[in-house]
Amino acid sequence: MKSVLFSYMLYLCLMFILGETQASENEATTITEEQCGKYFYKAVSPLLKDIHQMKEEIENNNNKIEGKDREIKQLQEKLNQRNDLVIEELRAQNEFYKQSIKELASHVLSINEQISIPNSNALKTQDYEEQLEKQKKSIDQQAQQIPELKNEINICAKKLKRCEEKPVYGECTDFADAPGIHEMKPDLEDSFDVLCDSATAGPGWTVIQQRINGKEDFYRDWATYREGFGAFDGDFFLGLEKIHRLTRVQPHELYIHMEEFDGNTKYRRYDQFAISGEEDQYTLITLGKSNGSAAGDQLEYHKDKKFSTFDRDNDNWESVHCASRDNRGGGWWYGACTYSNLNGKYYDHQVFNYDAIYWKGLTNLKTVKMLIRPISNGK
Ligand SMILES: [Ca+2]
Repeated sequence: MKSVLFSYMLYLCLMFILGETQASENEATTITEEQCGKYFYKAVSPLLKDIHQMKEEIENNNNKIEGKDREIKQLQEKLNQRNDLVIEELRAQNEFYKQSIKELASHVLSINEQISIPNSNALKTQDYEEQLEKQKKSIDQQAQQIPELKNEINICAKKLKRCEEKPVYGECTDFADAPGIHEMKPDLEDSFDVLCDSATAGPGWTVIQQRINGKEDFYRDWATYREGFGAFDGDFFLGLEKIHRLTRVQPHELYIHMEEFDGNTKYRRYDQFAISGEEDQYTLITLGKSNGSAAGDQLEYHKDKKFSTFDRDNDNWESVHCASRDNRGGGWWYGACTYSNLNGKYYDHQVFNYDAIYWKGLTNLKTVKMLIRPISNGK
């Protein structure tokens, strides 16, 4: 019975002590002493000490845990700070890399452009080559023309040399004091010789037709009348083309000297005289007023008439060829047919033939001269 009571009391003490573990140290000591009594104190006291030590250890451990928690918290804060720094650094690096990528892209674009420049240069080079080829062809063509141009230059040089060597004049008025044969150049075409006369009607006349000895046949074709024929010391016709060139460049007058077989001399003077070119059949286009000792104005009728020869019928008589041998003969400005024909057949005696050298009102003529002179120099 005594052991049961002891156990029960011990139990109560232990339960009480255990139920008061949350109480303070003083309160546990007081309860133990009051409720368990001294009897149990010695038995329980070691346990209480152990419990108290354990409690202290627990508190120490808690303190250590709290310290560790603080350390952890501090470490966490440091870690967070470090993370922030790392993130910031990574962001900065990211920006740096972005900027670098932009710069690289720009650099790549520049390189691409530089790469494309050679292609552009290649196109330009092709254009230059084509232009060079064209210029080369043009140069070759011009080179082929060089011999021809050289030839023309030589011809011009020869003409220039001739001009430099010998002065050429336009009219016999330049040789009024020195009549005779002179080279004339009334225009830009070739020069030709003329016979200048200062004895028949005054100074400075150019003889365009002369019949003095009958040694030249005046029954000539168109081409011969155009170019002229005969000799200056005998009978001759200067030529339609030369007469045209002389009377084209400046106004001329005409003087006709005539001699009959009886020795009488007559003249007829016209204050204007000119003929057109071959394209107009050397028409007698200008013939001014006349005066003189010869009977009548027998050339007036032939004004505006075209020149005719035996091989070219330009007269006004359709059914008759005035320049033919069986009619008037010789080249003249025939109408239908004539009041005068100074290029008719030469007879060395007086005849009454229509084909003779004819001036209406006179007999056939022994000698004839047709002379022209610039109006400005003759008056
Ligand atoms: Ca006719």
